[in-house]
Amino acid sequence: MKLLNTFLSRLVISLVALTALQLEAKTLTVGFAQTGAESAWRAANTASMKNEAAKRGINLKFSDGQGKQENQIRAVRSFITQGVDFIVIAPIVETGWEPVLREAKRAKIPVLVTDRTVQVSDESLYVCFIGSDFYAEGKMAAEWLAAKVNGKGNIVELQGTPGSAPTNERRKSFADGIAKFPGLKLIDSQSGDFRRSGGKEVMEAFLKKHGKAINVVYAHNDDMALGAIQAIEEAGLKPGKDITVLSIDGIKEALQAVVAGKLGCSVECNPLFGPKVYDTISAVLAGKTVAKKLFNVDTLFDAKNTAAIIASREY
Ligand code: GYE
Repeated sequence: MKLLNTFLSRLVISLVALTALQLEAKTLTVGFAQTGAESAWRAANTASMKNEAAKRGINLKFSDGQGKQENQIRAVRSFITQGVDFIVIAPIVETGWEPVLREAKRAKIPVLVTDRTVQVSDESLYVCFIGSDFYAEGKMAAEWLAAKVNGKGNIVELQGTPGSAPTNERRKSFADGIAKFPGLKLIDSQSGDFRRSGGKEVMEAFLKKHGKAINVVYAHNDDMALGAIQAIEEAGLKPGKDITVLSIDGIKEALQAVVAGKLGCSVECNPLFGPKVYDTISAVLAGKTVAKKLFNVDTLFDAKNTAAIIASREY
């Protein structure tokens, strides 16, 4: 009997120890609702999130929203049903998130917003935001342009996805920036949806409509700028000479265009969030307090500083 008791108590102890070990080694499951695959920036962002998760042994449930908020909302609901440990959202547009964020809160699943911001009346609906300062980017672009063209020129603008935070902010800050220069005039503005094809099509239409009156193209991202450059060349004009083109993101192909003299500048917007996002998630799960808003430090690339760094560019 004594022997059996000892055996049983040892068994219980081992089982407890095993469960503790299992708990400790429990894989972290993160659900990530990505916007889609609209640009090279986005591809780099997705790769960073996936590669870093794999490196850390995190079980990442990845959902491609294909450019539609309703798909993203559906993905978040499914993450809630699956009981993931953390939800990460790169919100396509700024508004319309409150109901699903409330559902996550009710299910006690923390949400991290990355890349693009959300507009909510209750900031406690998400833990924190990690991304770039879009307002600062547009401002940098405007200041660079004013210096480059001596405060004079007719500008056409290629906007990103309507209703998205980068479109709203890059638009506003650029307008604020050029407002100080009465010679800089925004003569047209349309969305190319952050896509290369969109940038090309809209630029073709702008060239038909305004012809040689266009001096400057301000694109909300590099892909649209590269599309516009193609349209300009196909119209028999020289980007960088006949028309100054500037954009935001700092992808390698855009930096190559800067070195080639076709793109005036690209304001960096670093997409490699993976490490920061998972570090923050671990900190939150360990009960630490994290900053509500974490911004990347981004720089501007133009003819002066691009050639030196292009070889080491990661995206
Ligand atoms: O500039 C663009 C992408 O949200 C910052 O989305 C991001 C933007 C980026 O498709 O290329």
